[in-house]
Amino acid sequence: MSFGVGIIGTGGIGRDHALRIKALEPAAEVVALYNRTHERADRLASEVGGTIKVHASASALVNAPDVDAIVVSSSGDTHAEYVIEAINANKPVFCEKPLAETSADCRAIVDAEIAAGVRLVQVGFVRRYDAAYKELKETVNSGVIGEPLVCYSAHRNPVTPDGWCGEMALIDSAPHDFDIVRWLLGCEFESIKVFMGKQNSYAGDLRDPITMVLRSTGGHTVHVETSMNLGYGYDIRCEVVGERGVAALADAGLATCRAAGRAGPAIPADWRARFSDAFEGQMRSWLGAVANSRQFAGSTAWDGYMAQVVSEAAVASARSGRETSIEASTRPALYG
Ligand code: ISE
Repeated sequence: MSFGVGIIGTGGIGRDHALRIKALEPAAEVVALYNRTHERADRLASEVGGTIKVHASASALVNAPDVDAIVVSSSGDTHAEYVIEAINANKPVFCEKPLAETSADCRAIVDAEIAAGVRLVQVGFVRRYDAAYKELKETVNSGVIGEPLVCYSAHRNPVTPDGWCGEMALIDSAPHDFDIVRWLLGCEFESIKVFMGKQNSYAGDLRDPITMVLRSTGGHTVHVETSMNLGYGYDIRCEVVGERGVAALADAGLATCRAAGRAGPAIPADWRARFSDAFEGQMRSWLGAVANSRQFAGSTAWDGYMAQVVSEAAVASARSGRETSIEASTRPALYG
């Protein structure tokens, strides 16, 4: 069955999604675009080719009869409105992270899905599609390291993205770690304490690095570090310490010193390079689910909501300097 995809938000990652859909899935066609700055959508329409309508509003795109499924990759503050409109139109929607910028908006999305009685939302936490993370999860689940006790998740970026300041790494970077550790250990978090110690002098107004210690409902201790200005590349680390061993993302052949300007084994330049296979697998899986079963894999709206709840607790802890409890929420039946 062939179907039409509409994309809301055509900058950066929205453009990536459009080009990927074109390359990946002959049955799926990008038929509609919307962007706040229309010229940007026009430019992407020409780049993708074919017959694409550039809509005057997101609402017009969502409700267009030839749009069967929607990608939301606009700015985070617009996600809730567009995702809820897609749910109300009974159309599958792939939403980039964050699901929304506040937990209240995420909860409104979850409630809309519950009211619809069907799961239509997938959230773009791409790491769940990364081969190394999948292998790590299989290793942990196999029991070979015994019961998992402690997890270290390091999220190291080469340079602060434009316009970042304050505790933005807790809102834009760390949610990837929160989501992947929940998935990896099959746990929720019950508290978080954020530490902002010696500041990286390259970081300007951004708090960098930030480290966090979380306690999970399963009793695990989870350490998360966001570093934003290390210069040498995009370096993602994860290690799980069990009762009888350690499992980690492979780092075959990496030098012990990784630093700006030093030649060494290849470290991806940025998140696009590090997770390009995962982005492809994620889109392939979503398009396949749209075309066939509507059984969406990857992160659900509930996962998007939980990541946001943890982020907000992280910001509260950063500001108070205290360990902050994370509100226990009961997973609604829709998210099994
Ligand atoms: C960026 O917004 C992302 O989503 C990347 O995946 C993340 O690793 C990076 O830190 C963020 O800047």
